[in-house]
Amino acid sequence: MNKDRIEAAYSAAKERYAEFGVDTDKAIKALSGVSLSLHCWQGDDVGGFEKPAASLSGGGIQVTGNYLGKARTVAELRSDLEKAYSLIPGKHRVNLHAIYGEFGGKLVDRDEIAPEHFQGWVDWAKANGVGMDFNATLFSHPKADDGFTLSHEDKSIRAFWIEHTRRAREISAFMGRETGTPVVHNLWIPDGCKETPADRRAPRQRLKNSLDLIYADKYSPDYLRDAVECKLFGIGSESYVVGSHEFYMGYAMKNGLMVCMDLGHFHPTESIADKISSVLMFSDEVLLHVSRGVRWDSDHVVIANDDLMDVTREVVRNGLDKVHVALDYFDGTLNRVGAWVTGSRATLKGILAGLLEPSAMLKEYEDSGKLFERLALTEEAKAMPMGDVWNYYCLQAGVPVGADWIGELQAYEATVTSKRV
Ligand code: RNT
Ligand code: ZN
Repeated sequence: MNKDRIEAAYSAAKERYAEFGVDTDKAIKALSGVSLSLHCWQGDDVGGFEKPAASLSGGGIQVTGNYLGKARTVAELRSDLEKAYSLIPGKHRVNLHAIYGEFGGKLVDRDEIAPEHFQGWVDWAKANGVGMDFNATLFSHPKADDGFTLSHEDKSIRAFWIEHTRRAREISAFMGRETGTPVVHNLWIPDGCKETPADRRAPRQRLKNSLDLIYADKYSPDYLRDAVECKLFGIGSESYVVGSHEFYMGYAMKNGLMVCMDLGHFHPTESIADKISSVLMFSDEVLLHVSRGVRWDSDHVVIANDDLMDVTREVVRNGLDKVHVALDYFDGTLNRVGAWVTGSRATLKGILAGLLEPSAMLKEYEDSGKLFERLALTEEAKAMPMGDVWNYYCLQAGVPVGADWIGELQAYEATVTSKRV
């Protein structure tokens, strides 16, 4: 795209937004400070590096597709991430799962992982100026095969997963100390039942006891922030999920943790946009897993649909500094780096839409009971030239403008990912 035309379009857009009391330069500045947490697991279909050619199993989640070129090694995954970062405006983080360590060709079981297995990632993150986030991995493992982990009735299995999660938090704190930015450790477990259980309480009691042991280890919030992720249902846990919304909401509020809300983890018509201001009433921060469920928690690539826009608008209204925005989806049917970039750019566009909202005017209408005016302005705002502001931001940030990045990824596919056979 032509630079002069982008700049000219931007100055016209700037004037139009100014009529609504919106400062586009300020919006761009705020957007440039937003750091998304990019989920490493989109790069290899949640396989990880515990074993060669590992693949996602159990856990109530599923990846479909076998498009060519998935990352098979740490080096390939890093190269793909670097490509993705180069096509997304701004500075973004990396979100790792515990199965993505560098285990030196040995089988290191989950209760043996240690900071040393993530030293390579820390070095890479530092070299690239990238912040880190982390997740214990309580799936794709024989000890999770029957669908229970931290709430398992077998004490030794619980002990195994408690040890794993304690180590995952220790590794997180190590990463936070090394990189100088706090790591968000998120805990999601698959525990639940396909059929209606006779006892819903006992597994929840056991999960609570396990969590008490895990979070008894204290770390500085400068290094580590803890989140717990609820879910309504999964594949094989359609009738009961131990870690439900109420369970984790209660646990988090009582124990000073933050909740993680995933866009795919509630009833399909339930919006998490409405939940953000409620949760932040009782918590200083919240973690979002930006995903896209299609009929179920299918983890489709994020696009700028109404669900996303509603959420990002609330993120802006509630304060960008209070919401950690992480991506969570996995699609193996198309170019995986393209999936990262599409979802990241869509999320940033959603945040930009929130920043460009004529919020002062809307609030004024609302406060004075001018309800038709509020509705009409909301509608007119949808036809404002946000794309011109977005393009200008991309230009300034030194990343491809508009659809230009598609060609760059085609070239990367031709020279790099398609050669992975
Ligand atoms: C699963 C949760 C969880 C995972 C990742 C891989 O339903 O959303 O966040 O997607 O941890
Ligand atoms: Zn999630």
